[in-house]
Amino acid sequence: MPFSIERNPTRLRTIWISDLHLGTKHARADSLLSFIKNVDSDYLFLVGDIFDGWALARNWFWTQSHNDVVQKLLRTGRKGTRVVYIPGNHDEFAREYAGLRFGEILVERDCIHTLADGRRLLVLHGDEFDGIIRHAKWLQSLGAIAYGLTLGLNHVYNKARQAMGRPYWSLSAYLKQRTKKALQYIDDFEYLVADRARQEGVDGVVCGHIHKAEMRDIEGIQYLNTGDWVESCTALVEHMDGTLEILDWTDAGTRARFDSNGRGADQTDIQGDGQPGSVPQVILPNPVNASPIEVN
Ligand SMILES: [Mn+2]
Repeated sequence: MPFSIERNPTRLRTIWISDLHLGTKHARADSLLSFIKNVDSDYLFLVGDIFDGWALARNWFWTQSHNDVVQKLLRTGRKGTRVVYIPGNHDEFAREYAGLRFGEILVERDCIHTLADGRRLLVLHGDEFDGIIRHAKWLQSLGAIAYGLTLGLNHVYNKARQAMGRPYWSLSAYLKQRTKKALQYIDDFEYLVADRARQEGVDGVVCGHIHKAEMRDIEGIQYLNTGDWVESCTALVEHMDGTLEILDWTDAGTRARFDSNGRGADQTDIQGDGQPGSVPQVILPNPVNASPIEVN
């Protein structure tokens, strides 16, 4: 839906972001910083794969901008935004802290968020469905493709094959054949996630994991995927009236909408102290819960 000028563009009720993959060189940390400095919300959900523990275990990639993102997220919590961190499979080390609070950040396996209009959304990362999807391993191929690992690979590979006297082999044809399976995976994933929400008796579900932002109805369940900050720069947001929207921060028009300070959305002050609006006082729930907790 088109943006309404009546809305305060910088103040959102809720922000969901996931799949930042901090700790890898693929993380779009600068764009992310620009985003979190220019938006403000009552609730912030970090929906998994915020850190990439797998990558950090292999080779350490951590820059000042990665640091800045973490500092800014911690500060967001201190300034009164209710921050909930739901670890994913890449940062599953944090799952053992579910139910605990670090500073002002609550860690949970999943939770339920109630929108301003009363609809209830289950929030989870989504990797728990990989085990029951046949083509789950092709997700990694999808990631590999997107990360540009196949750039030039076909050429190099076929040079090598040529040198060994082997015939030409088309990588693109191979990938095209596999893409059908990748699309089937996404379809299966979305259906299973929606089904989980149905079992939970809620109106919709917010997840991440497959790096594909989406907002659609699946047999009466609102399926919402935040996307990622690796291949794209997307966030799911809730406006003050409960309206949901996917923001694409690579879009100049989107950035301009949230640039309340007239400084250009990419040039806000590094300390992030210039944010408008007062901060609501929030009371965190008792974190000890077996089933998804209600965060509001
Ligand atoms: Mn994941």
